[in-house]
Amino acid sequence: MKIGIIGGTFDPIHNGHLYIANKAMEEFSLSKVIFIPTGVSYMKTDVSNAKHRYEMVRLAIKNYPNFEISDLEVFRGGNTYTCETIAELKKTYPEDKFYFIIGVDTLFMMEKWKNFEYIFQNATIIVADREDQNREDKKEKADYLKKNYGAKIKFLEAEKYDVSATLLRAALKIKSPAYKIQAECPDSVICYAEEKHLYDHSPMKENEILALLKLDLKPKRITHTLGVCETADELAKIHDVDVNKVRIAALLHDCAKYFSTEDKVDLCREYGYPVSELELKNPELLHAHAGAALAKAKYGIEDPEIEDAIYYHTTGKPGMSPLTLIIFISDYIEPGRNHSPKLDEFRQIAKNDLNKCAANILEETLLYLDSRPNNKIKAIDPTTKQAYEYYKVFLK
Ligand code: DGI
Ligand code: FE
Ligand code: FE
Repeated sequence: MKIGIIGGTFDPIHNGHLYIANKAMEEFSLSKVIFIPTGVSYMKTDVSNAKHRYEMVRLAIKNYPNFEISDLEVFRGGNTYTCETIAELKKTYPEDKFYFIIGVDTLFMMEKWKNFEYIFQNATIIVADREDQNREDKKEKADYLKKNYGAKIKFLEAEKYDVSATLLRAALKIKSPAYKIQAECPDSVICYAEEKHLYDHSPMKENEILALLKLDLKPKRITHTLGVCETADELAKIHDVDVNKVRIAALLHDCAKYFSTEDKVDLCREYGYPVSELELKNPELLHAHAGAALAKAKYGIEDPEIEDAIYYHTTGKPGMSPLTLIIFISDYIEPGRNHSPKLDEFRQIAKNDLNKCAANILEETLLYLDSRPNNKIKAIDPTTKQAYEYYKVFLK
């Protein structure tokens, strides 16, 4: 028999895994594929309990006659090593051939695995080649492993079927049917995850926030957001501010940027934020307040300091906290910005004196707003003005 083996954290298992297993089975005439959820992973922290991941795989493959599940790794104490798993499987299937299904990334990591030569000697490697992982050097790497260790490596074109477990987890955390998780994950798995509250109580991680943001923001806005994150991170370290909080605030500061005016107003009202006439006439201003609301509503942010930083990132305000100052400043000076000849000077000032930097930014913003056509002059938000009045003493 030719037996496929697919290992993984499966947190959760999704249609991408099932698709790859099926495709490998067809392409290489495998008799069956064994799914092996990892136990304690030494590579990843913070994964769901092995018992639940095992159960989700079991549910997902229930209707596939050629798919099996193995608890070899789940219930093995300590770290999970593939070489040991294969040695175990050889005892059960002494006459059979193994096909170990991996992703492109894993191909580049295998040389660091325990007893990897043993794996190469005892299994053919099937590399599921995903569109988004088009690493130029993969064929070279495969040739190198073949030559040096006698590895048998085959590529499996897995087309564009690309499910992101990160995005799935994030979508499950916000319970958002809008993200078509049904199309990417078997119903039984979604039901199980919801029933056991596997994802809804854990705070969202940076990569999960980013995965969700990419659905709402244009690529240029994502680049800007990452620039703000990088700058804010650097300033937080210099000025001794909580880096994690700063990064979350930076990631989310423009999260509502492309919402319609109506949706922004709704979000503000829902969270009791006042909406002024001036904001209704200049709905662009609303994205900061709506963003603060969305951070709570969708991303589960409960920290009032992060909320404050997002809320005031466009106008600033008198007496900003260091966190709010850093987001306000980073938004203006991140590396992708080039709207003012003074930016390099501001970038230097930010490292030494946040108050002085904010003063300069506010001064320039007011000048810029003032230079807009006449009918827009009135649009200066009173908070921007108050912030300037407060910070202008730092200009000296
Ligand atoms: O969202 P970003 O583009 O990253 O940056 P932002 O949130 O600082 O928004 C920038 C825009 O906000 C910019 O076009 C100037 C405008 N702005 C800042 N303060 C005021 C303002 N617009 C009005 N109408 N009134 C203000 O007081
Ligand atoms: Fe903004
Ligand atoms: Fe911004």
